[in-house]
Amino acid sequence: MTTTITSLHAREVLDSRGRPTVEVDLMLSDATRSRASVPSGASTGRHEAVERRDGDPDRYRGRGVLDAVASVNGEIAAALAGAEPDLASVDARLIDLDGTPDKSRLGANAILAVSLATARAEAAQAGVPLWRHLAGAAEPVLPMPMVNIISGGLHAGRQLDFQDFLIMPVGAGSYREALRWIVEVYESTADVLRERGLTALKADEGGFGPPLASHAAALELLDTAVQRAGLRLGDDVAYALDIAATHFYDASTGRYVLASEDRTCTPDELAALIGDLAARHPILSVEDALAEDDWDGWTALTEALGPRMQVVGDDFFTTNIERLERGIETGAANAVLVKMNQIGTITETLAVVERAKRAGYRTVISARSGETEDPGLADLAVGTAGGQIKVGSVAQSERLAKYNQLLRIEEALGGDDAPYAGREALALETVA
Ligand code: 2PG
Ligand code: MG
Repeated sequence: MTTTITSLHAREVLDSRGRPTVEVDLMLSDATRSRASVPSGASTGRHEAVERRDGDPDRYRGRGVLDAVASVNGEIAAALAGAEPDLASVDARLIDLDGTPDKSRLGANAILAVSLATARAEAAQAGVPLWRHLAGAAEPVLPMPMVNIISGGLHAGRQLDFQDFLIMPVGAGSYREALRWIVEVYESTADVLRERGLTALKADEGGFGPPLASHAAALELLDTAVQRAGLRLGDDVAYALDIAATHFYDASTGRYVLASEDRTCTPDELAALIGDLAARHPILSVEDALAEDDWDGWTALTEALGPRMQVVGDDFFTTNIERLERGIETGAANAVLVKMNQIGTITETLAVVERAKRAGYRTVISARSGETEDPGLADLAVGTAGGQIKVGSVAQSERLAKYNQLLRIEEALGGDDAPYAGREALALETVA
């Protein structure tokens, strides 16, 4: 007898910032149950699918998601009752039912929660973990983590303009070794901050948000912390920056406002600043170095920096295959940040990863600054063999839910022998 979806129930729960988000429980006719909840960004791109919020100022400052919950419990549940838990057809049905290009009618938050719960139910029915199910016939591979240590921008009260200073443990031979190194650098960063009389209070993603004089000072602090942890700069640990430049771009003047450095700069000057920092520190990845719609600038930047480092589009691509396609055509960026809720279904997320890989673009599977305890991102990173994962710092349970899930998957894949992407994930030659 065919197994079908018998019930869908959504509820409003809270994310890691205490903001409402959508959680869905799904039940199949064979009594399989699955649950999924969705993340939420703060530095969002203009071209993301629409996260539906109630806008009722009397509840959660307008951030309630009762309307999105109601769309799951009403319209979506009715449309999917009796359907088979087949991810591709459920996602197609959801897209069709919504009927808008940006999922604004039902809400990308409502749709993604149902999509992820469906993927999980389908995996459970097949008797395999989600990561194995998503991998299909392909080989699952553990990702190299890209981890926030120092935060600025919208995640840390704009102490610095650049949003994230991240480390990549490029010299580690396994995921578990990579994770240990990261924790050791995180701890030594806290030591250095305290010694310098700076606060070790944490920002939204668990990274530190100290008051620093400049972006260069943040990197110098990291250099000290990495060496203090007994690791070699460049050989063991490299850096990634998430500039999140859209969020300090002034469209009226065409200039970037570096408030923390008390100056403004042109796109060329911003690129030169990044190039200069990369000449002095082992920076191998830069994300959203320019504003989200500066297509020509992105092509020029990729020509200039692309041979030396990964140039990642986050707000720039918004996990949208049409934008990625245009990037591939115009040589803009050479890597894509993949966030499920930027596009709103698992099927579309998988398609972006697949297209990126075919074009030789690297993929970084990423969390949002607002997360829940749902570990599904780890499964997605392994199942797609995405190569890299970005979850935030090694603090706070919503982040650890993913790092710990990767430890479990590593164990299931053979422990120290588990396939691990490591430094190879950054390989600069294309595979198209
Ligand atoms: C980013 C993400 C995660 P947010 O810019 O890459 O760090 O932030 O979820 O706020 O968009
Ligand atoms: Mg980003």
